Amino acid sequence: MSPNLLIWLDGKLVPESEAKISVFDHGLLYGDGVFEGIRIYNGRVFRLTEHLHRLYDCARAICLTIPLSFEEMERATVETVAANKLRDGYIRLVVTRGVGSLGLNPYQCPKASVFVIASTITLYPQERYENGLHLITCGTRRPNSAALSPQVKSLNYLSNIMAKIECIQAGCEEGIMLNDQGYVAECTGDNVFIVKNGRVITPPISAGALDGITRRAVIELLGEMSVPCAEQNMTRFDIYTADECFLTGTAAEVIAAVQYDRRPIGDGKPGKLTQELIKRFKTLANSTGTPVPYA
Ligand code: PXG
Repeated sequence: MSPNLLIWLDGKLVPESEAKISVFDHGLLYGDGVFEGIRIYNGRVFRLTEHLHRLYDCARAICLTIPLSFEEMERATVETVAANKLRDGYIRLVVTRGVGSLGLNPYQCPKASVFVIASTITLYPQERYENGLHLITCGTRRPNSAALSPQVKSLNYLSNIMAKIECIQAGCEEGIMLNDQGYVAECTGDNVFIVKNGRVITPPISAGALDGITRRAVIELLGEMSVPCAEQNMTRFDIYTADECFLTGTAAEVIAAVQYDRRPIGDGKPGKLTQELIKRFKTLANSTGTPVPYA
């Protein structure tokens, strides 16, 4: 992380040493809030409008009023990137319930807090982008949508973190999270796809997958390539017997998975279609997006 970043906090750009949140913020006390992770490629913010729509929808789903209009949020985001002179990087947008009294009641919090961090992120070592990731099946399941919709990108990521701990303890980088019916939902911070007999399959959103922005971009790319892609319930069997497997996410981008529960996927190397998608995604990411108004 580069030092001395400028952070956008509740309407002002402040040095990171001054970017502080109250211990009475319900985002911290209860995980009450929502967030987005967005990439900057080649001086442009990738799919900013889509990310902001998801942020506002998630806020709405938890009855959280974002104290900025969509356009103000858009401006705050690109201004933060410009202020930090980042041409490639990663933006973390956070809306917390704000400061309130102790006790769950969110109506005791008069105003939501908003902050924007523009920095860099490296999720996996370069070697993994070339050779692929190893996955396990996590024992921790994706939360049931009757408890909290898995569509809400909330500040409550503990089940994903518990699943990530399982992966790391097993010597893997990522893992498959199943839903309460035992179908594949997604990974701890990425969506999952398999390739079988020239067809691509990914779990439907209704299986508990996040409606990933990178997932959408890859589905569009497959359409352009005339490769059939179905959103279909998947089991572990489907991954064990797949020809190829890859993951998508803002931080991860598009990356091959070559081993699952210690078994090789396909021939244990990144597949042809996966490699073509990685190439096409790079081209797309580096040639589209909201331009940043650098000084
Ligand atoms: N599933 C989950 C549970 C996620 O949190 C994705 C899928 C991929 O969605 P996008 O829209 O990014 O294609 C995510 C997003 C991190 C990190 O720090 C994780 C995400 C995004 C940014 C950073 O590990 N996950």
